[in-house]
Amino acid sequence: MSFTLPELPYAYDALAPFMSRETLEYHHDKHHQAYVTNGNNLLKGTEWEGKSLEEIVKGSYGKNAGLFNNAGQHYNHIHFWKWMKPNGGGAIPGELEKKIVEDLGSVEKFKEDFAQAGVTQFGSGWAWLAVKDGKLVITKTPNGENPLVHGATPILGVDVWEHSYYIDYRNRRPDYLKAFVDSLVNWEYVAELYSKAV
Ligand code: MN3
Repeated sequence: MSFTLPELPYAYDALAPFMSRETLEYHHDKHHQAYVTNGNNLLKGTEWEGKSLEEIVKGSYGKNAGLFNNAGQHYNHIHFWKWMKPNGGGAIPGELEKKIVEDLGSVEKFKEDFAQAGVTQFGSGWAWLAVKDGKLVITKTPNGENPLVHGATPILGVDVWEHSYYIDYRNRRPDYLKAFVDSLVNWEYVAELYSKAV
């Protein structure tokens, strides 16, 4: 199986003003496409050819840095597009909300801690809400890494590489993270991944 670039699940201007058409054109058409192209080239002739994307990500971690970086970023971005929607944010589906309160204190505390994970990720990377051993955890990872390689299942992630926010927010990463949590998150998709992970 080779990597292919998925279509955005909404129009390029659908997330404005929180994420602009220009950001999505660059981020999806150029950056994600590059991970797909480079990943396919690096996959050729390796033991992971023909494996699923998750198997490639987990298998190449610590063994083939070039392939891992591109496969990890391909996985992360496939979900990242779906972790957002027009008129996002808002109410969290009941089961998931209950679990957030149980494991992370409260919805407000979750939002603060998740944004803080993104703010404090030094340099490029991601902040995550993941399921580990049946519990929700907030984590952060550098570059293309994700919770899959740490024995957890990611159910929400936010890209804090500058290419994700610099056009719209310049250096104001905290403002981007606040907009993501308050106005972009597609909670139905997060809840769907949560129900599969537990
Ligand atoms: Mn990105």
